This record gives sequence, C-alpha cells and structure tokens, in this order.
Amino acid sequence: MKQKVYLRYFVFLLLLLAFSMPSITPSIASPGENEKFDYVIIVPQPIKGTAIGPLKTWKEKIGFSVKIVTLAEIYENYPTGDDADRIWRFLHDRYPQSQWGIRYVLLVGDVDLMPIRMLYPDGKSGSGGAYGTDFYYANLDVTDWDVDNDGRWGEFTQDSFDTHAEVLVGRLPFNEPSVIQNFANAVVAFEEDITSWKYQALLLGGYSDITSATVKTDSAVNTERIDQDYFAPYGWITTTLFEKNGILPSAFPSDYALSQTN
Ligand SMILES: [Ca+2]
Ligand SMILES: [Ca+2]
Ligand SMILES: [Ca+2]
Repeated sequence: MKQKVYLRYFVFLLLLLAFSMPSITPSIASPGENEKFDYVIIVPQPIKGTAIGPLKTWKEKIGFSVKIVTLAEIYENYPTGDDADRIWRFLHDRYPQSQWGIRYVLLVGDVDLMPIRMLYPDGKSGSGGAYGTDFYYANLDVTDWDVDNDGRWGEFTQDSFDTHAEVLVGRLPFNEPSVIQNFANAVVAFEEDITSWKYQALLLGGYSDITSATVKTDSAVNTERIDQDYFAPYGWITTTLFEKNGILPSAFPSDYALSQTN
C-alpha cells in the first residue's frame, strides 16, 4: 500500500517537472523566453546549414547571435500561403525587438530552391511588369503586400506598403554545398583580413544634370565630402578621378583626370 502511495507521488512529481520545464528546443513559432537572434540564415536543406557553418561560427565570434533555420521548419509552422509568403510571415513575426530582434537575413540558395517574390509595382493587369526581388523579405512592417488580394504583390497604386527596410537581406544564390562552403570560407577570410589594402578607396566624380556646357552638376562635390567626412579622418588612402577636360572642368584637384578610357 505504502509503495503505491510512493509510486503515485513519484508520477505526480514527474508530471509537475514536465510541465514546469521550458521546452528544450523551442519551435520557431513559439520562441523561448529571452531568445534573441540578430542574424538569421535560412537554408533549403540542413546540409546547406552545415556548409554555411564557418560563416555562422565567424559571425558569432564577432558578436552576432546567429540562428540557422531550414525551409522545412518554416513551412511546418506556416502551413498556408505560397512559399515566399510563408517565409515572409516567419520573418515578420520574429524580427521585432520584443521577439528575436532580427537585423540581418541571409538566404542561402538560388531561386529554384529558395523562393523569391515577384512584385508588380506598375499596377497594370496581365503578366507583364513582374520584378523578382528579395526586398520583399526586408520590408516587414507591412500589413499586407497584396491588399487588393489579386495575387499581384507590391502594386504601388493598389496595394499598401512603405519602402523602408526593417532588416537587411542578402542572398547567396548557390545550391551546391561545396560552393556554399567555399563562399563561407571566403567571406570569413575577407572579414578577418584587416590589413592596410582594405583602407584604400577609388573616388570617381563626373558631371551629371548636364543642361549645357556650363550648367551642370559636378559629382566631385559629393566625392570630396565623402573623403573629408568618412575616409580622411580614419586614415584611408584615396585616389580621386574628376573631370578635367572640356569646358568648365572640375574645380576640385584630383590625382587623375576622369576620361572615357579610364
Ligand atoms: Ca495586389
Ligand atoms: Ca491589383
Ligand atoms: Ca517597412
């Protein structure tokens, strides 16, 4: 009898423990408390997550909190909508600071494996005017990219959306795991290298808004400003090419004259 009481007590304790313990692997639909990822990598299959691994390790080393998410995980949690819509809704739900706080998204895979969204900014009917873009995944505070619900996302006049990105999105448009891994290693090698060659810039400034030979805008104004404000204070070595030939050449001195041949 006493044994039975102990057994019941033990089972009760086990149940209590099971319900009180946080989930060990929180799903992407219901993230764990205080779970933050500012860098999300979306891969078509787990093997591509392994291939991009060196980049994840590097990004974590320099302070990012990185999460690799597979399309299968996203689709499991977002079972309806087309594939691009399911990815968009996952990012839309997780990017806020109160959630994962996503700032960067890397899509791994070409468009045959990693969906891209076609947008119809001109708002015309028919199949023309479609533009494939990953900006769709960057603009996340939009209520609905297809307000008039005609299957044509991003019509300027008929759908309602802003053009400000909430996260920065990049795509590695390769499918072969060995190529993805080579790319990851190359990015790491590039970012790790902080030797002097990286602190050199070529600044080109030509004329624009040419109304006549004497009424035109010299882009060297902007280029000089960039040099003074951003490069010179940090010791960068810059080489300048401005327009020095013809009527009213640039008033700014440059290392070389900008011409059709250079
Ligand atoms: Ca529409
Ligand atoms: Ca429409
Ligand atoms: Ca926005």
